[in-house]
Amino acid sequence: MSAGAVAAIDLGATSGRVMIGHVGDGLLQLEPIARFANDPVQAGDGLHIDILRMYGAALAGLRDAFRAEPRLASIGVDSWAVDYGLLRDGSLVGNPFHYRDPRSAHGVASVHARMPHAALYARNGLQFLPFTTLYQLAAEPAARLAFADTVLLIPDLIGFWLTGNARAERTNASTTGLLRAGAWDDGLAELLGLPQGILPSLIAPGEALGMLQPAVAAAVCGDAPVVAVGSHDTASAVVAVPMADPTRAAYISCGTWGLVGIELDAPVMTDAARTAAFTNEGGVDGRVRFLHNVTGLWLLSESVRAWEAHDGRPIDLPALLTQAAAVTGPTPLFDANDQTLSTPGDMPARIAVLLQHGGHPVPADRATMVRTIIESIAQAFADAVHTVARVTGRTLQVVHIVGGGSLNALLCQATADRAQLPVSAGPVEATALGNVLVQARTAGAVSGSLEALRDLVARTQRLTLFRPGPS
Ligand code: LFR
Repeated sequence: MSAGAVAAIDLGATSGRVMIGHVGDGLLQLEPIARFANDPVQAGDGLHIDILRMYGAALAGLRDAFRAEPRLASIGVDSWAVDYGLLRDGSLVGNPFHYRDPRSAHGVASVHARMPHAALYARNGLQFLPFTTLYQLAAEPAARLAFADTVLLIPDLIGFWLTGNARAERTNASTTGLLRAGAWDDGLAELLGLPQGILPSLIAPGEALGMLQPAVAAAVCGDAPVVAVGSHDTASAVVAVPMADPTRAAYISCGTWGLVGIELDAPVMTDAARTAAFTNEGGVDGRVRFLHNVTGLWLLSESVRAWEAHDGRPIDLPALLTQAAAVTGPTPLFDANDQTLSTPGDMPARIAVLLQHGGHPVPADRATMVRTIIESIAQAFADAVHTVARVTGRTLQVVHIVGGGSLNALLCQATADRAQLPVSAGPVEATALGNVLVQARTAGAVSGSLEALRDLVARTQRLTLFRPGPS
């Protein structure tokens, strides 16, 4: 089997990247090509994604990728979940919203008036999150929705612009709330008043979406097929979790969010799973990502943003984390999952309110506040790990932390201590690795099950072990 090179477009909450993945026997390497900001824009009617700016930057990155590697075998796109563009006759109907825009609250009320969450859970198996696509769609003005003929989630929208083909990739489609047992839930779509035919046909990771449109190929000075990957970033990240035995391992895909869960062969849609707020999202190769969304490093990044705005200059986060690690004495905790923390704004002030409500002192300095944030996230992680073990009856022996959070030693150690389980940290680029691995398998550069792909990750990527200390 010969080594191959593929390109990953990976759009994250704070930045997007284009990377080349070199994959083969014993080879798994990422070559960063381009990095660009993902800055949501507050404009008139709400908080929006700057989708055209990101698409333009992704195209420029692809051009650089073809310059570095003219024989790319394929291109794959992933991003965060739930957000979408509405189209009519191939053109966007308005600029896509950002899921942190509060408008979806109206959608929640209107959907639950027609079907309460427990009934929805029995169909789609999703944890209640107010920004799930179906609530966002229900918050759309009726006329705009009626005018649209297609809805495309963000990676599908990028794929459509690249190839001209409008499809819905399965893992990300599972985050819309409109998928039932692997097919679009037409009954629910009708109940919610979605125009008929607005949901595109599904495509599975590994299937070809199509070749670049001629104008795109000319713009990027290269040509290659676009291949569907786990286009939900978390689905791609889970592909690259180096679990030796998925029946005994939990994972935390930790970036802006901390997605804490396990991999299953079939969904668990019991009352216990629903009340524990566990979700059944679609994984690559038909696996199920049984997980809970914990508000992750968003709490830290949003605090840093507030402090930088206050000071009028950048904060040295690594230095602040070192100071936070040196803080001694008991740390007050707050509920990292509290809904009041999910929207943009003054995070330290909102955390202070939660601490005061809990009868705790408010940290007097930033280092102590950072320590409180990290320990509170770690506690929420540990709680979710114990809950998933309880709900599924599994005995877990290790927790894998992948993504940006795997570089945060304070968080990894605190999670190990609070969960009383060893934490294996890494790879940091799990999402991009999962993206390239699925493409490489389609291209024939690697073969086998997810286990074989994970074994390649374990053999090639840097992993750090954190042993649990006193809790
Ligand atoms: C992580 C993620 C989560 C999803 C949230 C919103 O980047 O994709 O899985 O719940 O973002 O889309």
